[in-house]
Amino acid sequence: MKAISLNGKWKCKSDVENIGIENKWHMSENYNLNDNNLKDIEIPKSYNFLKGFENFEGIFWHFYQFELNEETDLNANDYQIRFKGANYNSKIWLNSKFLGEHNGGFTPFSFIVNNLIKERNNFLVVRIENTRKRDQIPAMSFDWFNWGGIYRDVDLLILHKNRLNNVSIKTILTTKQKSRVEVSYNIKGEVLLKWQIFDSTKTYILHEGISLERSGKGGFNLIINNPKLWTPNTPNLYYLRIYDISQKSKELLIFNTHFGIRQIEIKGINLILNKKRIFLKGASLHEEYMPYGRTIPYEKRKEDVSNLKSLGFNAIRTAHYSHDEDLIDIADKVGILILEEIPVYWSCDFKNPQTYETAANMLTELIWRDINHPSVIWWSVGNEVPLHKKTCSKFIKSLMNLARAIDKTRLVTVVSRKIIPDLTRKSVDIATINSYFGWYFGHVKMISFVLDLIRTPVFNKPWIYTEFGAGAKYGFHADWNKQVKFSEEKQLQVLDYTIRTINSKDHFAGWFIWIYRDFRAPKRLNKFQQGYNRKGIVSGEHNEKKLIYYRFPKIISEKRKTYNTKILGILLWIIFFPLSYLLFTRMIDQFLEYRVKKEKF
Ligand code: GCB
Repeated sequence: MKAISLNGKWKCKSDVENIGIENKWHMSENYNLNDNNLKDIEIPKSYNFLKGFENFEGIFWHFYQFELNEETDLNANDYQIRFKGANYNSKIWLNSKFLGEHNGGFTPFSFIVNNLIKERNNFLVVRIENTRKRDQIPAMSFDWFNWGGIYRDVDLLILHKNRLNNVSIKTILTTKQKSRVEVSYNIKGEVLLKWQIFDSTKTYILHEGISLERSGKGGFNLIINNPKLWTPNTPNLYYLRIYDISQKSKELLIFNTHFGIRQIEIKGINLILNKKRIFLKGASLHEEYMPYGRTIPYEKRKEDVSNLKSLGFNAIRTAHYSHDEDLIDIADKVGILILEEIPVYWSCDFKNPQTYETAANMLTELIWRDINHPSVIWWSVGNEVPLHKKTCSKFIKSLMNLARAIDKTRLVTVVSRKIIPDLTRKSVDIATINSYFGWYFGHVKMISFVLDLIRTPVFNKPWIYTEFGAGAKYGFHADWNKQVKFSEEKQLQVLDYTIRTINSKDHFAGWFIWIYRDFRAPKRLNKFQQGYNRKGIVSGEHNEKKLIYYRFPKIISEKRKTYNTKILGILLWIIFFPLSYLLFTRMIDQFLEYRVKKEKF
């Protein structure tokens, strides 16, 4: 495979009245470089960086002229244009012909362009719309900035006609000293395959072989003795290369990737990595780093991961959608676990089959993108959706089944805000809870009891506290004892107390602070927020470290002495559950929801 970058100097213009399709802006004869509305844009970049469009949500057209500068060989190659991510609906034309469209801002998509690509004067047109719609994922309301446009790389891929799709490398630890490696793939065309596995030096061949299948589905298995396991502390990598040797004269490298030998499992209330209990100490992260927006340089992403590691964190939750694959690549190499999710968030049109199809497609695209990354340990199919409702829980359970059908080697779950009525908790591999005690409601000291209470109906699996936190405006200080909202002191108190409490609960297998960095949240407009969600431990504008940042290495594994109120929790559950599951608990939940809504923005 060869990749020719289509990043660089593009032109673009807005289409506020939605007249572009009618006026055939995709036709090369209608493209006029003297058009005053055309603007320069350096792709990948969101159009929200253009002057006058800082808060724009709507339609933007992008135009790119390029030369292939080499002869096309349609007998040997397929030509494919690939977008790594563009938000939200993309419609694409090449040389005035429609290629297709894609929904969703955070996963890659591509089109074969064999019959359209020319050696010279190619004209690529992309119409992108990020208007909010009820049937989209996410839908109308979400707590982040709706960056629009082409903010990830665009490439022209020249692929061998005979190649592999959906390559998956599973590693199973039969014992601590032995790993079975199962490789499977779909063959496109006809091949004769030779494969090689290299150790971390990339030069020493550990195993090699020839695969018998020449078309259709194929694969091979092998045993690696005394494997160097992948863990966040020892991110050991192996390399797989697969060649097509069917043409005697040359070997074609048709697949090349790194992978890690590691196994993630649940055993009772424990989360197990490579047969040892692991406790997740994590931070959520939005894909935003000013002044880059979502187009974050590799080195900056690496800096974030290294900072988190140096504070003692061992996991990142890529809230609330998949980030660029660069982050996952860094996580594999530097050593940090990744929890991935799709943006099925708050209120979506759960009854609509079209919405389900979009979500299912996103999940499939994400899993196949990241299936061979050792750092990724879970697929979450949504966040804070109304899991007490049947239509929603059905939607979520179907997505979880889909994830399991593609990948049986990772944990599958949904992130829940429901303290009590959640119709999916029995179906998740690992139970989750988001709750902001000490911030949106209640007192931080209620956490211990609530954590014991929620355990009663879900006592046989581990829990992760997936979100908690408090806002703080960098530089705003107040009296420790007064617990002043948005002060760095209050944030420190909430996080410190919560972390030490969760650390003391056996049924918890980890926690994730909300959030590493402040991020743009346009509806948050009070004098401390000023368009940002301020729950970061570093600021959004300049990465300034807040008080809590310095506290981290100390509290990250510290336990607070808590009373075990498990028995009280069980008793309360027995008394209340039969009487009031339908009425009372739902009322509490509605009330909490109402408060969250009221205080959120
Ligand atoms: C949540 C959401 C997250 C918000 C956060 C907050 O529960 O999952 O997207 O940004 O709360 O800060 O309110």
